[in-house]
Amino acid sequence: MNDDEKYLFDLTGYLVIRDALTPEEVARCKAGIDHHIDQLKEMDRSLSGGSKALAGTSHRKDIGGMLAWERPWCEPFRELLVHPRTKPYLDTILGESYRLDHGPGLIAMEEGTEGGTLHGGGVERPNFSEAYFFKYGRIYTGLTVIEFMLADEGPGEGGLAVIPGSHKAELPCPHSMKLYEKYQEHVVEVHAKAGDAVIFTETLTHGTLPWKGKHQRRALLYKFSPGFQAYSAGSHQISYPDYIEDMTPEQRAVMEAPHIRR
Ligand SMILES: O=C(O)CCC(=O)C(=O)O
Repeated sequence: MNDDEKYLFDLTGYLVIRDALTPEEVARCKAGIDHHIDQLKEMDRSLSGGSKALAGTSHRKDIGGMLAWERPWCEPFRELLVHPRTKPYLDTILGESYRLDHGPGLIAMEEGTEGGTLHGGGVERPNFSEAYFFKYGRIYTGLTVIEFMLADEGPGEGGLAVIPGSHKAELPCPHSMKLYEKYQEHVVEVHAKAGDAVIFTETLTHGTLPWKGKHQRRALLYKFSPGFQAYSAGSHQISYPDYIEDMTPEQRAVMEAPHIRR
């Protein structure tokens, strides 16, 4: 993560890492999803919060559990835990020995699928697990998202949207803005190609614009935390899942419960 990228991430709360994945890596992820396509389910509830600007004709579809899929289907998803193109960013803003907090999960949207209200923001969730601050010459973030794009998200198509700089906001986001009904000029529709990765702090106010693309939207979300910290109960909630035993030492380290690493 170079100095320009650190400046831009600190300024805006997000960064697009271009060509983070090769076309082959994208294809392997898509093949795994296609192989498990019967598990891709439309949500049974709306995420649009009653907003007219976010309304659509269907709900988004989700699928998860990729890390536990049988080989070879789990492999490309496990590789993204410690990927050479994204790990340096996580090491820099979360500290080395970051951990997977929850996910991965795929968001799929067809043309006409509704959007989701803007959420996040330090004031709305004043909880240290989602903190963002700069101290001792470095960025500190809590829960941090890497969204790997498996399909293009072009201008006017909708999908991921953010309010740049909102991770530092000291006042709550107006309700009408969260519904995307007012102040749309301050909401940025993020444009990315398949293979790009968008990294953002969960403290950044973000959401989903209705999908207008002709093709199916496919965005794969991983949520990471500093190694000593947790937002969700994570995969260790009940017992240590068997599939973790089968991972490489580097992958297993990312799956560990929160603790101070020495
Ligand atoms: O649609 C997106 O990319 C953002 C999704 C999101 O904000 C969420 O799942 O919490």
